[in-house]
Amino acid sequence: MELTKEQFLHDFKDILHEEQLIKVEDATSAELFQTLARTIRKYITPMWLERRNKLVEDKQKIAYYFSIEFLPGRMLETNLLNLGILDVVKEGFDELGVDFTAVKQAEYDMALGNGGLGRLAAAFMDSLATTGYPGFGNGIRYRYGLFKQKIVDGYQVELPDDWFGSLGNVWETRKDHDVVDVKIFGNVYLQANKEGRMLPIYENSQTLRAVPYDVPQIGFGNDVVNNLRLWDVEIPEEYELDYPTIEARRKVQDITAILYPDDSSYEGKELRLIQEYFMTSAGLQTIIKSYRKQGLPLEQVHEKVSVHINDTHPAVAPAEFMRLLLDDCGLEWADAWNATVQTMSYTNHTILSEALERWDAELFKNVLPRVYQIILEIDNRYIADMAARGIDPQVIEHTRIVKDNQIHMAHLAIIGGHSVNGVAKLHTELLKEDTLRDFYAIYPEKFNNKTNGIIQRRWLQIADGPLSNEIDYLIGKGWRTNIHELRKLLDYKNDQHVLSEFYNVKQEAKARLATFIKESTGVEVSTEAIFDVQVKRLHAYKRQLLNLLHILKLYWDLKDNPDKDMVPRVFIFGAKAAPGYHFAKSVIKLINEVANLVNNDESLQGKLKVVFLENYRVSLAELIIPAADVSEQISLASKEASGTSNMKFMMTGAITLATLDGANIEIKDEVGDDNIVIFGMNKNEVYDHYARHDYDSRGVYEDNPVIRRVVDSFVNGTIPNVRNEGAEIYEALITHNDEYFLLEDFASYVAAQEKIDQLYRDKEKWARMSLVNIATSDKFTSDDTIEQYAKEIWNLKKD
Ligand code: 26Q
Repeated sequence: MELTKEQFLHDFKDILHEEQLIKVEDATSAELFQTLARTIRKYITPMWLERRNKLVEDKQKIAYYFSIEFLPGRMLETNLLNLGILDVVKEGFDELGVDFTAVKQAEYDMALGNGGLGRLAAAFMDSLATTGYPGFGNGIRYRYGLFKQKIVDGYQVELPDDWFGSLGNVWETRKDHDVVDVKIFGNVYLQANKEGRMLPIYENSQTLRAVPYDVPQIGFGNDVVNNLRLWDVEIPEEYELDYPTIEARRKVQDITAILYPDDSSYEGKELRLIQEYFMTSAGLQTIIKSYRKQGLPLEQVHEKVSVHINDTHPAVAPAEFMRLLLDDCGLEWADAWNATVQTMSYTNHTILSEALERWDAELFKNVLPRVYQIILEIDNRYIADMAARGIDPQVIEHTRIVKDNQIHMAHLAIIGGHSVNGVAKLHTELLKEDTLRDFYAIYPEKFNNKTNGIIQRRWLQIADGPLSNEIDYLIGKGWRTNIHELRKLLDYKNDQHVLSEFYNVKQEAKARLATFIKESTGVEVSTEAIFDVQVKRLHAYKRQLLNLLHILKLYWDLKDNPDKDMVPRVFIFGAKAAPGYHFAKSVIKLINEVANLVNNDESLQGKLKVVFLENYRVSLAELIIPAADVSEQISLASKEASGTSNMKFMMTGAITLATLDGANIEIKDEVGDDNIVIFGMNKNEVYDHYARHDYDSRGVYEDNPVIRRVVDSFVNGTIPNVRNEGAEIYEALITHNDEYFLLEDFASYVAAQEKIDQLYRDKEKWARMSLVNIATSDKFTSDDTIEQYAKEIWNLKKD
């Protein structure tokens, strides 16, 4: 949009004076943030309305992205950038004498997600608007987002994430005229109506009201505003008598109160099932309502609507869609099923079996009696169809939806949809040949890959201003709209002056982070050191512990020989552990105590520092990632579906230290073997161990004195101020045979780290590697990922 500084200042002051009744000089950063956000809302509203009207008029096909998590982080700066008014606003603030940075930092992160999956959903919302496709999000308006993490005496403590603060969410708009009702519990039986059609009669069910709150999703430079719809729950006035106690009312509010903080292991909690159904049903009802207004035949709903199932959390969608088409719209089974399968598509984000959702059949039936009946029918018809196709009965038994008294949500999503995708090449291959191989044999045409991506605008333009300016200076500003122009940087890869500028820009980012580290932890770090970063959720398969083993190895090296020739290192961690994940919490404690050990030992001469930054979140990532020299992507090969922080680090010039896992493989393909450091077993070697059952971690430990010394440090008093945590780690590694092969990969990890040390000594060479990483990171823009979803799965058109 077009906006002059004068107009902006006029609008801004108007709101400040008339609505907030304050003067600029007196306003706090939080008040200025509120005012600025409201000013922007005024700009957005007409575009938002126009977009809606146009979509209704043109009857375009719309994709609805259903996700139980959306993790956008802060939105102010992205919104300004995408509207094309970031510079004007900054200039205006300069004139007012207001510090833009302080104002943007007053915004609370919107953290309605755990990690990768939720962040990807938010990135896709931005890319859908940016590419101009009609794509809308559906999620939950959690009262509390992902917990706030404090570190107390080295332990993780969780606090509620009260993200509304006292002022609420400025970006949202409540849409009272779009409320729908959702029924749960009770009994259902079928009764014939006058025409002899069997219809469900509900008894004793509970009716919830789903109230939508819409959050605008602004496209970059195109004035497109899409919609992210977050559902909240309320008690319908008409049903007030059903909720006579405060207790009963509170139970309803609980449905949208919290985001489940566990992203790794699945627990069959009734409330979680209700959350999933609540948002799925509310979203699908709305879709059918608005489709019906178009007066088109319901049998063809898939020509106007795509429903995307982000992991299995909304995987009840095919069954709920069938319920709506059969019971509410009166379609015949065959027509309803055809439309459902063609409407639905599903992304799988994990191959860890402990994370796959399965619901106990009794629990499911109790909460969703009618949906349960429909699932039984889908299951029966599936069995009959497959038998008729001559599929091996054992394979049918493996792949059916209801077995061992459990409902397998992934199976429902695959059978009830036309597309199944993994999130990186290796991940999709693993789905085909291992996790979902029976389904792949049955429906090869449904399987496809969509490698994840990231929003280059947030991670490069916003998070790394100095690097962006340097790129502008070298190749012009074209890359800001067409990221593929970044490749032009390759022309400078042998230009010494340019390489030294890249080095300086990285040092600047490191200095910003060093200041923050000093302020937040008191630890002094030198920007001459290698900043070696691992930030992500804490999980055994991601192997933060392998990183810690290497740190202990360096510690012993330095104790033996304080003059060891090494480039100083700062190891930086950020990670939240699921509150009930005992092992992960022990690892956090140990990282913190190893930090205490090494940071306070003067004999190490500052060569080794360890920093754990608490409360890792999107806004902190924006500070940390541009400052990384080394990006640790060290999951056990085959376990990390894709990873997306790996792409962000690459884009801001860190060198990836990685296993051949997830998207690391595709990063390596882009940058070439010389511009990445790879170590460890590959997926085949890991799978060979599984097949042969021949891994013996105790043997590795006994044969390798370095490993012995490092592992023994956990139990011999080396690490101060720990209770049982050291012994737990020792047991996991030695007694429980080291499930993620840390000890097997240790030697090659150490060698890779030594290679990093050597490479960093040649500043020019390092800067060249860094430049190649930045220049080829265009590969991972989520704008392109969304283009692929839109064309290959959703069949969408732009205006
Ligand atoms: C399931 C049931 C009950 C409660 C919670 C959950 C749950 C919640 C979140 C299960 C999994 C998640 C999140 C998974 C996730 O973030 N996976 C990551 O997805 C990224 C985007 O595709 C990938 O890059 C990562 O590799 C993958 O780990």
